[in-house]
Amino acid sequence: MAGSGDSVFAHIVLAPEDPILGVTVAYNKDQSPVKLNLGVGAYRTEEGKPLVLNVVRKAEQLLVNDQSRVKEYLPITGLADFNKLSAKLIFGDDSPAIQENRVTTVQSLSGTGSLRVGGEFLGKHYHERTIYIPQPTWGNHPKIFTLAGLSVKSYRYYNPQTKGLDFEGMLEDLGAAPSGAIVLIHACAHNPTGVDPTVEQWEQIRTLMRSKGLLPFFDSAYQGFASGNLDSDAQPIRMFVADGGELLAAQSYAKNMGLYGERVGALSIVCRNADVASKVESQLKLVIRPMYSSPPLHGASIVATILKDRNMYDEWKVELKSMADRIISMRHQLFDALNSRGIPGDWSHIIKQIGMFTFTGLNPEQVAFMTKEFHIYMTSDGRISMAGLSSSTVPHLADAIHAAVTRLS
Ligand code: PGU
Repeated sequence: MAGSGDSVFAHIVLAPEDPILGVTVAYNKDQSPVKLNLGVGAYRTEEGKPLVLNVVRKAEQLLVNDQSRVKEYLPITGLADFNKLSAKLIFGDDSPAIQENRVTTVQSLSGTGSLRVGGEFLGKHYHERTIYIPQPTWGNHPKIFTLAGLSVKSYRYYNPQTKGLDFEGMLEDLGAAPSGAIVLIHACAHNPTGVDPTVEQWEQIRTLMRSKGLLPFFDSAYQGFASGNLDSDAQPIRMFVADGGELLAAQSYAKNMGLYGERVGALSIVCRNADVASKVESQLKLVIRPMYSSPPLHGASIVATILKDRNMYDEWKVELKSMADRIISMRHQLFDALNSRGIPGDWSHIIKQIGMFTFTGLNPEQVAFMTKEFHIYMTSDGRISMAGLSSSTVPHLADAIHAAVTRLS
């Protein structure tokens, strides 16, 4: 009889909310008219609204109007056009690796799904099961790779004193990693710190990693969001491809095309030669098939429609640049607002850091205070999504930081 007796699940304990997505859950429950969500990395307009790019609307219209389109299953590896165009986007139009057919690309469920498929593949087929991730990193990284069967270790990345890169620490830790270990690298716009190596530093990192046979696994969730330019943001990856070595790259279209909920991304594996690449692809299919069989059609069709049409591609680049520029302008506005309030401390990291986030240096106690007193929501590590700010909300945030820093330092 329903309702009587103990549940077979009675022993299950309530799990905590996700540290990032849980911030939105708490925000949604808040009734205050001044509430502000700077938790999740999702772009908002000056009016604080989610943005669907014009070029995406256009592509969707074309797809809807095309009566020849059907809803058949995609192949296990996804939409072929999408895969080819995604590889070109990240490795460059003239990439020798693509021309030599030694890149295999599979469509996956956004950045997260690409990382998971890549992780599972490495867990099954790669000889060294240790992956080094930066400290700190996106909170989902250790969970994804642990579940993929890899052993997760970290390398130093961020120096809280300088609020910049701990380059020495990074080289030391990578230098001490076992030969062949996998290294997770944020391709650009490091999350949560907003701190990226310079091109010269990337070159040193590359030389060290290649000399030790460390396998790079790039996570590219923000191509175009750091500088506003798709090619500049892909430069570190292209440096590693140019030396002829092997690597993995996970791509997401969540941020740069605003396709968050469509879950569209790709995993590419650059191999030594075409023969290896085709064998790798055959094994990727065996990873994907029991996991979700084949990827969804709609998001990949939007991306392919945009990437293969010169005009739409150009329109996308303009819209992408304007998102990146708005984020940069928010950095300057926040920096100026903090300075004009005479808040103690050096806040120049706000304009030095790049990408979607600022790693403010605020501690968990200060964050909790800002949420309670000012209804400002952010992750407890002090990360704020600059894309969630607008000119009208900067003063409120600056007041909150002022109060938190002066009352709780
Ligand atoms: N990799 C990094 C470095 C990310 O920051 C994110 C998203 C992903 C991968 C995964 O993105 P997909 O949506 O799967 O393509 N991080 C955002 C979004 C919220 C989340 O945690 O998923 C963030 O706020 O950190």
